[in-house]
Amino acid sequence: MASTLITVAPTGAETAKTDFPQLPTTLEEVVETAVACEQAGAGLIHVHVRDPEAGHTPTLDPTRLKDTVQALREATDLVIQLSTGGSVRDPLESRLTVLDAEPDSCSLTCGTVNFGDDVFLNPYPFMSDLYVQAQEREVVPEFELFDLGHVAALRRLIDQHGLPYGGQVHVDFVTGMPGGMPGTVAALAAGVQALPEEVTSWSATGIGRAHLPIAAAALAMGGHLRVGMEDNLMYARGQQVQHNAELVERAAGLATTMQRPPMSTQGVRALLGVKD
Ligand code: KMH
Ligand code: ZN
Repeated sequence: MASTLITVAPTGAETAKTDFPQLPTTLEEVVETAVACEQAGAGLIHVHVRDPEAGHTPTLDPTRLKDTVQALREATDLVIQLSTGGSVRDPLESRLTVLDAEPDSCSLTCGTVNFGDDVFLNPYPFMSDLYVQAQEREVVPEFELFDLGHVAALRRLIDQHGLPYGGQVHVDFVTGMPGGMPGTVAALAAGVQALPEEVTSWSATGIGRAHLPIAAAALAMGGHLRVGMEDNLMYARGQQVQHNAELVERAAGLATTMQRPPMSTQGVRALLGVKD
C-alpha cells in the first residue's frame, strides 16, 4: 500500500512566542514536539530555530543550529530539515551557512515572493549557490514552491546543475501565503501539472484556513503532507492548536482513511534519497 510522508513544521519564523505561548521555541520544547510528532506519524521535521535569550526571535546562530540537529538526531529518527529561508530579515549569506549544521535536508525556495507585507527574497544566484553547496555537502534539498513561476526556476536549476544529492527531487507547494499561489485545489492542480518530469515526489501545505482543504486535496491527488504551527495556528474555528502533534495526528488519520498511512522514517529516507 502506498504511504504518506507527513512533514511537521512546528515553529516557523513568523509567530511570536508572546502571542502564542504553546509555540515550541526552546530546544527542549522542539525536541519534545519532535518526539510526540514522530509518535503521531511524522517522518520529517522542518526546523526554524529561535533564541530564547532574545525574546524567542528567529536565529541562524551556527551553534544553536548544530545543537538542535544533534538533539533531534539523538531523540528521534525523523529526517531533519533545516530552513534556509529563515526569516524575511535574515541576510542571504547567513542563510547559506545553515548547511554547516549538517542537516539531512534543507529547504530551498525557488524564487522571490511577496510574503504578506514583506518580501521573501530568493534571487536566482542565491538559489543556485545553495543548490550547488547542498550537492557538495550531500544534503537533500526540498524545493519550496510558493508560486507557479517557481516551477520554472526549479527547471532552470536542474538544467544548470543536474540532479540534487541523492538523485531524487522532492518539492513542497506552500499555498495560501498572501502574495503567493492561493490555497485552492485549482492552484495546486496547476502546480502539479507544471512540475518537471524529474520530480519524484511532492507535498503540499496550506497556510491558515487552507491547511485542511489542501491536505485533503494533496492526498486525493497522490501527494504528501506538511502540517504544523509554522503554517497554521487554528485546529478548527475558534480552537487554537495546542500542540503540533494534534495536527500530525489529524493528518495521519486522514491519510490512513485514504488508504495511504504515514510513511516510516526509513521510507522517508528512501523517498528523498537522504544519506544514511
Ligand atoms: N519564514 C519564511 C520567510 C523556508 O523555511 O525555507 C521562509 C520560510 C521558508 O519559512
Ligand atoms: Zn519554513
